[in-house]
Amino acid sequence: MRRGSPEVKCILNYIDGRFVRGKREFADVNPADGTVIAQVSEADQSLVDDAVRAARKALRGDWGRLSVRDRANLLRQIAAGIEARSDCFVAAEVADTGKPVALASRLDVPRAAANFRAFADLISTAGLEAFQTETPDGKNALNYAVRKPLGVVGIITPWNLPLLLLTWKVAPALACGNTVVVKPSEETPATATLLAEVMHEAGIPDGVYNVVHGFGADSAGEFLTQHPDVNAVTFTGESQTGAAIMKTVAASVKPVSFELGGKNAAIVFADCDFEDAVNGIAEAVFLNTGQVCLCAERIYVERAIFDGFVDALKCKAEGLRVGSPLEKTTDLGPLISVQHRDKVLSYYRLAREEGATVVTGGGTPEFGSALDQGFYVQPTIYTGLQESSRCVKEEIFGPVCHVAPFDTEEEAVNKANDTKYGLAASIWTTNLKRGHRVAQQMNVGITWVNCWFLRDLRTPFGGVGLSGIGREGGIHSLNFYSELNNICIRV
Ligand code: NAD
Ligand code: 6OH
Repeated sequence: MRRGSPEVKCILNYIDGRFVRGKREFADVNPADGTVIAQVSEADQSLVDDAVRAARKALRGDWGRLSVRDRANLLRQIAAGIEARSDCFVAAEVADTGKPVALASRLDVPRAAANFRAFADLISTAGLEAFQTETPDGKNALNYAVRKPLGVVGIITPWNLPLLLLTWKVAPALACGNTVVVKPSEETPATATLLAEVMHEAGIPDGVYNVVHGFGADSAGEFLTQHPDVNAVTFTGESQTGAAIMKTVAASVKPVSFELGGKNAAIVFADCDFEDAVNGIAEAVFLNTGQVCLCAERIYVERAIFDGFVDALKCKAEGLRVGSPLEKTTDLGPLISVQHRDKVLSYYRLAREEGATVVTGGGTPEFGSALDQGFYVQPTIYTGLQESSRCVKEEIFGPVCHVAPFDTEEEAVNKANDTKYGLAASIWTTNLKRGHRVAQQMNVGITWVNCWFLRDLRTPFGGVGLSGIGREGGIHSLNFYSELNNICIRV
């Protein structure tokens, strides 16, 4: 790790409307060249306590008395505030993650604003069920439910789409009238902190949005999840971390929503639109350097087009521009950290040991510049692995896939479903009936047909098995982030 500029700034915690320094600091590293871009102030137990106390207090203040219409208007102000500072958010996200500036400008930052607008609209229009009930004495009762906030929500997020995934949870939590304490990934603390400034400018009362920085176990993450005054925990990250958090929250029986890892499959039938499928799969494998939970790492291709498909995908992979995230034409930036690169490279080695044929990649690129200090790997394609091999079973979370042939639809479905994960799948075919039939057999939370990562924020989003618990998105988010009180009136 190299030091960057001598005036490295410090990213602070945000508690009760004030930026607060903790006792210890850790480094925020730019993955593109290994420089330290900031020091981050770590929240200890007492700062996490302060944040939760501030969030609890804010529930009893002006925020708790706001009408739904006023809350929705504030969310729209936040969206506008993000857009007004779009360049700052893009710059911060690019420096923290190493993702290409074009991607952050097209995906991460606009989606953050869209998240707030979507939940402002939804909370303004969402209804709840009502039932007219016949009573035993032949009269009537009316049942209806009202929505109340859960209280203080703890939000823990990963580093791959930091602002997008944070706002995906903060927006519905605030829409439902909760207050939040967020713990962004230690790798990507900047945009959650910048969002605090937007919250303040938008007029969000102090204590409604709090940010604590730090790590997981024995640090801010664990302090937050085990806090007795946190009413619910929503988490996106690795399945193993989800399991650890579940143990921690079990003691106080908090509701949890978990969006976890995946080992997603794509099935490409011979009747697909070939060019469309190659482009779609290349995006599904390599977007964000393969660091999207929805990325496809297992590609099953019908035998009749297998060889041609592998050649075409190889051509796409070799045409990707791997380089500086700041170049507008860069397709692929680095991985998030040196540790994550070690993990991905260990799978590149393992694939060879397990008998893979390396179609392309399998190593690290050389630039002959400062980028050689960055955490880059080559886009990589394997064939020839056994379905039982670790590289086909375990989430790698890099720009890599294994492509295998299949002969029948049933075989493709069985192979795609043969995983402990179950987040997303994509199916590529021009046969509409087959598209529906196969999609409905996928044991996942999200299936795309002839597309990938095409999002409508009203739809249920989540996974089965090791990929998570619960669904967020649209009304599903509102239902997680609120308590329903059913009222039965004898009339
Ligand atoms: P991670 O689980 O290592 O960390 C995520 C967050 O949890 C971080 O903020 C971390 O500090 C915190 N944390 C770690 N241990 C903790 C503990 N014991 N208690 C409380 N907090 C703790 O995940 P990551 O490496 O940052 O992200 C990559 C993973 O996230 C991949 O597995 C990916 O598939 C998954 N992911 C899933 C989705 C989804 O929607 N399903 C979306 C994005 C990423
Ligand atoms: C995982 O890396 C991507 C998750 C995407 C979303 O949660 C979303 O709402 O698009």
